[in-house]
This record gives sequence, structure tokens and C-alpha cells, in this order.
Amino acid sequence: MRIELVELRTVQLPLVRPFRTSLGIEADKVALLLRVVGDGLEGWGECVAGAVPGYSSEYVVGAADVVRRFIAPGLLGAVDVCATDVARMFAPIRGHRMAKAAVELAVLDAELRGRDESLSRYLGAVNDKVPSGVSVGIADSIPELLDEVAGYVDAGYIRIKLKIEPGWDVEPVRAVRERFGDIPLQVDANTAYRLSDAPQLGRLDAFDLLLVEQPLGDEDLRQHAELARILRTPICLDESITSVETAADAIALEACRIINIKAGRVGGYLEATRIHDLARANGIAVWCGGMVETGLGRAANIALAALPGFTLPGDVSGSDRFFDEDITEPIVMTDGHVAVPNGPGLGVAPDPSALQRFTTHTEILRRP
Ligand code: SMG
Ligand code: MG
Repeated sequence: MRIELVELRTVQLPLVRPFRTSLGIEADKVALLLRVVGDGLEGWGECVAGAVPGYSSEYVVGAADVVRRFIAPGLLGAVDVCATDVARMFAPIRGHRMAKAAVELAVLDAELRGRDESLSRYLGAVNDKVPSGVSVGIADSIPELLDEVAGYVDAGYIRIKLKIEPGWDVEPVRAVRERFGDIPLQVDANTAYRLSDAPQLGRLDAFDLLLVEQPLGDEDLRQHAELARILRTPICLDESITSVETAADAIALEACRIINIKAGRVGGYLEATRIHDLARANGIAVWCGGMVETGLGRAANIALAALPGFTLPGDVSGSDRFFDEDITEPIVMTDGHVAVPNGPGLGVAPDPSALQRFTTHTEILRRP
């Protein structure tokens, strides 16, 4: 398509409850949204960078700056842009995968709408609904955690993920196991441990967890491989997997048995499908991660999660897990599953009034 306009829009949505991880606590979701317009088409993308560079080095204002200064001029100056060209076009800009992923998604959404094809079909989805897991933040006390988990179990979520950190690991896991029995349960440390914590992490082996996600630093592939030889619980990598190349290295090193795929973290949905294919060919299970996305990114994640290698439930919860009101029609979890959107492109679009109310900043860039 010939892109005429690029819109950068920042939204801020209050969370239904603060979300605390080993990285910090957030009471609002701040997201950069991108809109591209051209050839009579419109496409939306959501950038998963957070308000602060905690989960990764990217952050909302930085991502907006990269798009404004280095990516939008390329998009607006090109005769024709295809979603499959975006990664190559902007490869000279190092890193900034979350920003690039959002751009690629917006172009892909517009293209797919133009030919009336859904993102799920384009990516190779084989399911029309996917199992819904939920990620539970660090609580102030075990009783409060159990109350929160009970709400999700009652609502029908079929897998629970507990955020952990040193000082909040074995006891919450034990309490959840005792109260809820053998529900599918896993934990996520967001890099909070060191290899020398292996004995403490080994105590989690008693609880038959599906996996322990990213216990060590994002650059510690070799140390994860060492930890994997000590733990019985399978290691799943999240932050460490930034591309198909790092996925290949992690697999070769036996640093993980499972990969959490987040399209934003790896530079886009196309790279995400390559990691899916590589993992599948190597007998590595994958599941779809979440970044507290609005309905836009959430819809795209559900499409990805419907690919055949996604054999574990993902962090693909209903919009109401995080938001009283979303900027799109809400994603609804029913009977432990969310429906894979089948409309053209993302299959959802922002509601103009909700979008307006949650917008904190808008910027429009046009073809010179
Ligand atoms: O979208 O359901 C969601 C959130 C899932 O826990 C979740 N994401 O490391 O996997 C992860 C975290 C990253 C976001 S919190 C910084
Ligand atoms: Mg994680």
C-alpha cells in the first residue's frame, strides 16, 4: 500500500486492580497505538512497550520517538509498503523490536482488511477458540492472593500463572496448590533470580508446576541451561527470546523446554510465526504471552495463539481481567476460552468514543 498518514496515539487505561510483578507495580496501562492510512485503507497496531523500560529497554515515549523520527519517514516516503517488507526496510534501525512490531501489525491489518482476510487465517490458525490462562500479580498477603485466584478459577480460567520473586515463591505456590488442588499452575519470575538461587527454585519442584518462566536474567542463556539441569520443573523463556536466532540458540543450549512467544518482543507477528515453526520442528512447546494489551493487541495475540504449535494455554484473558472498559469491543472469556476473531485484519477496531476518552496524546504525520 501507499501510506499517506501515520498516527501515533498514546492511551492510558486504568487497571481494575494494580498489577505487581518482580519488576514493579502498575495501576494504569499506558500504550502506544499506531494507525496507518493509505489506498483507502486503515490499519491499527499496538506497541507492547511499557511506560518505563522495566520489562525491556523499550518504553512508550522511546518507541514513539523511533517511529516518528526513523520509521514514519520511511513508510511515508515509500512508493509501496507491504507488511512482509517492514522488517527488512527497518533492519538498519537496531533493536526497537516492539516499535517495529506495532508498525508491521498496522500495515498488516490494513492489507488484510483490503483483501477481506483475517489475521488468524493469514498466520495459519487451526483453531476457532483458544484456552485462556490468567496471570496473577504479587499480592500483599497469601489470603488476598487466594481470593484473587478464586475469582479467576470461578470465572473459568483454565490455567493460573503466579508472579513470583525472592520472598514470594514457595509459600504462595503451596497455598494455591493446597486450596485449588491440581489446577494447571505455573510461575513467572521476570528475571528476579540468580543461578545461585537454584536451591530455592528447586523447592518449587514439589508442586508439579507446568513451568517456571524466565527465572534468570534475559541475557543468561547459558545459566538457564545450567539451571535446567538442576530443576525438574521445565524452564520457559520469555524475555530472553527476542528473535528466531535467540530461540535457536536457547534450543541448542537446552536452556528451555518451552517458549513464551510475544510478537511484540520479537519484532512482529511474522517473526513470531517463525519462532513457532522452529520450536515445533524441535519439539519445544510454545504458548502466547501477553503484555496487558488493549483489545487491539489482545485480538492479534488470540489469532497467533490459534496456530497448531501453541499447545499450552496462553496469557490470553478476557479484557475484563484488566479493564472495566476497553478501547475495542471487549474480548470475552467463556468456558475458559476466547474466540479467535475472524473478521478482516485484527477483526476488531477501536471504538471512537472510548479511544477519545482514553487518549493522552495524538500526533499525525503525513506524506510530504
Ligand atoms: O497480558 O495477561 C497479560 C499479562 C501477562 O504476566 C504477563 N505478562 O512477563 O509475561 C510477562 C508479563 C509481562 C507484563 S508485566 C511487565
Ligand atoms: Mg513473562
